[in-house]
Amino acid sequence: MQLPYKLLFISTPVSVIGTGLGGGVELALFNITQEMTRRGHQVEVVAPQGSVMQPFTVKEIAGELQIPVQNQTRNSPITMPKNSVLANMWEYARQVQTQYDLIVNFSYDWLPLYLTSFFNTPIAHRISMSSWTDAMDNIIEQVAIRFPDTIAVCTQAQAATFKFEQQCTCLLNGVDLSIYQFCNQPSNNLAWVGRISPEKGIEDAVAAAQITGIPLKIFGVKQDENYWQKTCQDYPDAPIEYMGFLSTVELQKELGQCLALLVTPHCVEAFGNVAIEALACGVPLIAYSRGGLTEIVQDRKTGFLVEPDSVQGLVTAIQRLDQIDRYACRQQAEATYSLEALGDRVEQWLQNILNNSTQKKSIL
Ligand code: HBI
Repeated sequence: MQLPYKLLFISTPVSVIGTGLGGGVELALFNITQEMTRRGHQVEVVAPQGSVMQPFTVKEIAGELQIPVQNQTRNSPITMPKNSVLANMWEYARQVQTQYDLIVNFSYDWLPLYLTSFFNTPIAHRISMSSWTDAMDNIIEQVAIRFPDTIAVCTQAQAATFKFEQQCTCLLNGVDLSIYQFCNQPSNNLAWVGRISPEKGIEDAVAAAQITGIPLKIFGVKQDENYWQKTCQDYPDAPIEYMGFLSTVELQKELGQCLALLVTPHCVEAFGNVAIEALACGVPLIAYSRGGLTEIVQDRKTGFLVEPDSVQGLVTAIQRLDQIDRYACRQQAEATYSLEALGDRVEQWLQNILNNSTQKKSIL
């Protein structure tokens, strides 16, 4: 297959791009679009109506959003709303598929996996979450076996939650380092960044702020207002400040001035975009030793891995922050999480899939 590629990227059906509710997927979609475009590939992005991803234009598709899988349990069946935006985006993909070399699915949903064998254009799947329901595990496994190399994950830790771990390509993630400024003179603040939702565990960071007395700045969308209110009530004396959901440019300015980023999820996170954003600013990480974070944090070099769900562990790590060289944090981001490094991994992944499908065609 000759470069450049014609690529069709289909976003997650759980959110409108630009709202922040798309979390890691929004950032990955933007970064991969930017880097693939810079390399001369042609990219079209398809996303739910209202999506904005400047400077790129988005093909907006109407319809009802999908229920996020984290609201479901292991045995939940697959459900679709009427006039599903997921179904509508894939109907659009079906219609235009002949204009593209490859389609990339950025959602964690059953339908695009199921549709893989019905399309003539190969589909690559970027799986953004760990194992969550049996129905999803099952369909991803079928695709992994039948279409080698098409399943990519963020980290080995994420892959290890699936039976088909060995069939996964690991992409990690990346950030545009030119927007994140290294800051070596932090003020006396800790940071927490993320969607405010129970699985993200913000209450543990707030508890650590209350114990240490070091102010905690909180950045992100309040996805679960009741959970946020309860956290504030449970820790009335915690020195916390809610900063809102900021643009990347504003976030990095504030984040860079913090002593450390606390990353305290109760679930196995596939990656940890906020962690690499912090590293890019030279901000050390204090993270639960769980999921993708175990592969991002270099313990005692660019931060500390803490026993999961241990507030005392967070407090101890905060007291040891002077052992971390902020420049080592920025250097880790430059070595592994630049857009160029991400682009090399993504390009290799797509190339493997295209080679496989060209071989398949020549056998037929
Ligand atoms: N749930 N059903 C579904 N589909 C997704 O694409 C999805 C999700 N939950 C969370 C999720 N994606 C995350 O990766 C967020 O970054 C949006």
